[in-house]
Amino acid sequence: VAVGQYMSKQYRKTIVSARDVLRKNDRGGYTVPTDGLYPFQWNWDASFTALGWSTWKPERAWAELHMLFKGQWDDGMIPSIVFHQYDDRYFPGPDTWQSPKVDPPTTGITQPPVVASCARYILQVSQHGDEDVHLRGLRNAYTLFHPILRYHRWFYKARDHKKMGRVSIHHPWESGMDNSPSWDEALEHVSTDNLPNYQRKDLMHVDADERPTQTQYDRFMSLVFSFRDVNYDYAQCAQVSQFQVADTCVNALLLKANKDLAWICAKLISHHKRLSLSLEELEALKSAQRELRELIDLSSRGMDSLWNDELGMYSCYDERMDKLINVPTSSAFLALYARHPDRVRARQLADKLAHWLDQVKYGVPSYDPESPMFDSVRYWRGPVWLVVNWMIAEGLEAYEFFELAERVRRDSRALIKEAGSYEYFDPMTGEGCGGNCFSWTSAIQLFWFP
Ligand code: 9YW
Repeated sequence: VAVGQYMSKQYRKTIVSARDVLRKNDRGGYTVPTDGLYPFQWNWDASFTALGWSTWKPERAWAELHMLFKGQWDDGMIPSIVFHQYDDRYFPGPDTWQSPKVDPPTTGITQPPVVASCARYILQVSQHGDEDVHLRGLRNAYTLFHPILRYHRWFYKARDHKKMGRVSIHHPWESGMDNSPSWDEALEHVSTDNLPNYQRKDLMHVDADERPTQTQYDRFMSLVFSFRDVNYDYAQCAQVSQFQVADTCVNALLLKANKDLAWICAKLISHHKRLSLSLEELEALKSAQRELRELIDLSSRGMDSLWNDELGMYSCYDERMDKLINVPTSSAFLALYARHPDRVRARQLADKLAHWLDQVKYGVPSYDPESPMFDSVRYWRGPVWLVVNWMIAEGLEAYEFFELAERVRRDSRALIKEAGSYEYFDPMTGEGCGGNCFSWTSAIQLFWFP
């Protein structure tokens, strides 16, 4: 597909180079986040990356999601990484995880569930294309529908320990925000006493200043080994995990994902004739629609319990200590993306965000820039991440905070234009950090700035 003839030459160039990033990271049906540093398929990266592909190759977008589901476990979980091909440049790889899923091998933990939402956006875009593309979109969405629902059910079955609609993560990696300051205190309770020797590989690719510290990494690995010891059985993991935190990001994204899956479900029901669904298949969709409504209510209650009055925003919750974690991170704003808060809380969040933006050159910083521990280059302890920006801006628009949404969009565009397609960015200088030619950054660029 040719890049739009009405675009400026300069703009055409940026679109072409964003497409090139995805092409370069394409490994035949799935996309690696970046060559070298992350040589496999990651769960939430794949979902965002599919959005990028959908802007000019809808079939390739759906293929990305189908490849991700090759990693689905019998219990419904979609793991954080699917190791489609062996590559020894990353640690911990399949030999370390030794998870029961072997073909293809995967990790034994999950990541934020955005796949339903991305599938919804891809299907939504295809409604405006030609009939064929839309019908193929519906077929793809139908193939994925029940596996996605099984994934969502897994969260409530395996992770809603208190049965209150608030699901927990058992490892910081499951939040996708590995070294967020939200985990500092909870991680202190993770023992490293029996930690076997291991060798990190991330520092071969990027600067140590930008990465999680050794102490954090030791705790990350201790958790992995504790799950491996019980063969990743979800019931036993709930017993042995020394880290159990309800993450704002995961809970907000799960709520939004349930809403988006319900949207997909309604489309499938309305097009059941075109899809030639049997009566039984149609009934299964109708019953799923009812179930999704319940899950939406359940997760909405869970989100309510994450409101932190002291901070005036949502925050994470330490399930083992039974208390809210008083750490202000940008994941609080994802509640807007989930369309969850009422007008009063939405306004409080918007005011907070506006204040944060006043402290930095480019938003949205991942951590309160006025905190003494704010670190503008260290991964999830300050830097800007474009996928998060996109979700926040989406949420701001839904609540009619158009000026703020525009500011986030303008900053995001400027970051890519000035620094390039980096993994993340320094909010103070705009400098690109981490890996370059990064899939999810280019994908969001393609999807967000057409
Ligand atoms: C890791 C791939 C992943 C992202 C995570 C990010 C980082 C490192 O890179 O994780 O070893 O998994 O924190 O959100 O999915 O881009």
